[in-house]
Amino acid sequence: MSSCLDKVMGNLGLDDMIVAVSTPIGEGGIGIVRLSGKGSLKLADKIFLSKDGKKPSRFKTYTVHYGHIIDNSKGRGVVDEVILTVMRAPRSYTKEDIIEINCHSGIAPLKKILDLCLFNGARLAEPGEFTKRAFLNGRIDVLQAEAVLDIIKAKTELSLRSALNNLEGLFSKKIDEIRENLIEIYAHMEASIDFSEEELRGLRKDNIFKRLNSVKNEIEKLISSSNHGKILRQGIKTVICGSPNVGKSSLMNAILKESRSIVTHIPGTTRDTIEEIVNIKGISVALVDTAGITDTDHLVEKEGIRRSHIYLENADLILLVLDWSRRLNKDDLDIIKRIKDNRKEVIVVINKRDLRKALDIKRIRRFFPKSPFAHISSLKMTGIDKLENEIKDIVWKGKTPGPGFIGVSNERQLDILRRSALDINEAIKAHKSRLPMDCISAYVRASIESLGEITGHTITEKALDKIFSEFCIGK
Ligand SMILES: Nc1nc2c(ncn2[C@@H]2O[C@H](COP(=O)(O)OP(=O)(O)OP(=O)(O)O)[C@@H](O)[C@H]2O)c(=O)[nH]1
Ligand SMILES: [Mg+2]
Repeated sequence: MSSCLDKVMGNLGLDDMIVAVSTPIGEGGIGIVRLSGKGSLKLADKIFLSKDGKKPSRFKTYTVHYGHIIDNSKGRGVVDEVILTVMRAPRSYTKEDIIEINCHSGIAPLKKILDLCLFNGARLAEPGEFTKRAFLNGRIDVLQAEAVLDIIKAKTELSLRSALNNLEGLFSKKIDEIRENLIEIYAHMEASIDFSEEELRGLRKDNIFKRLNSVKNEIEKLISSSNHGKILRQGIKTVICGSPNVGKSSLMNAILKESRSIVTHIPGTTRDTIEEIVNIKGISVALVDTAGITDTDHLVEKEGIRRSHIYLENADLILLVLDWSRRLNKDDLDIIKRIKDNRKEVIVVINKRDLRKALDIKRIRRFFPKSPFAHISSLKMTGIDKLENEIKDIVWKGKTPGPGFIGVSNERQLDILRRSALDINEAIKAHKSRLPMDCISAYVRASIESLGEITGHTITEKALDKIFSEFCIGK
């Protein structure tokens, strides 16, 4: 199977030097300018004056040096006091010579040092280009490159752990195993085309299809892990909804443990949606407090309610808040009707449990026979931990991923796995229909090629560009 990688590499010049500011631009303790590629050390010689007078091109790898960045064009003017680190090829992030300059993090010093590097022959790195070079130079595969992005974006310990597993190559190993298994199966199939039945006593046809079935199961297992992967990576959108004054904003504040939303006894207090990211039992949750949904002619309230509806449409999980201390009214019933059949996950939150009961719980259960109910008092802060456990259970569907979780973390990987499984399925179907072996093996070959795209064995330049365009400059 020919690799597209050589072609991709041929198109991408790796001979030039790239530079970028690798830390967020703004005022801070330390900012880092990073240089990679042939000539980085020589470039550093021109702009760095070390305290001991030595030149960076003579520094040992993984050594750190104190000195100044000098602008030679302006009579050796000092630009900043810095610490410079040298990492020589091939043991560096990109497998190329890397220079990292730790300077003071302000817009002026960072920009001046960047300009000096550009003036002395480096070019500005594209988003993710350092990581792209790590891939093109063979240090990591595409899955590991994507894991770098997942680490940067991880918001909970669990999502960080799973991204680290992918960076260590555990997911790549799994994909490689499946792919190698398929290549072997393919080879057997091809052999059975060229040789007679007798010569192929060892290669029983049924055996081949047993193996194909087991590969298909493995891929399907990975596909079913994608939901967990997506949640780990992107978190979930959770919308708190209900009629006015049931305590939605109070619940938002109780979960956030801070007074974020305005709470008053006046119905219609929340006019706009308020969104916060919160870590609930290891899950990154984008929690949205919405305007109470009711029939109103008030222009501002109306707009708030329109937004509540949009958020409801896009929610992964809905927390429907009802008031224990009063009977269901028309507003409650309208909302219940709206969400009970829309196939979204719902937790029914019965708030104000510190007050006297007036709510008909049995009637509500009939509307939501499968949804969990959480009884809370946002005012007294009771039942919140139980509600958070309900959120955790509903999100993971009772199967919380452990620290060893490996699996699909984005749509690209999922799409490829689906394609691959589909081709294997077609191969099995073709076998059952007694189609000739070369027809069947063509499906297996397509599946192998698809799997190669996941790790980057076979990948187009366009696909690579898309992956790395999501990165920030300097990574
Ligand atoms: N007794 C009691 N009162 C509560 C509880 N939760 C909220 N309240 C009160 O109910 C009133 C409304 O609370 P909010 O949190 O503003 O209600 P909301 O659903 O956000 O209201 P809108 O934004 O107007 O739709 C306030 O006076 C709260 O103090 C509770 O658990 N027990
Ligand atoms: Mg409110």
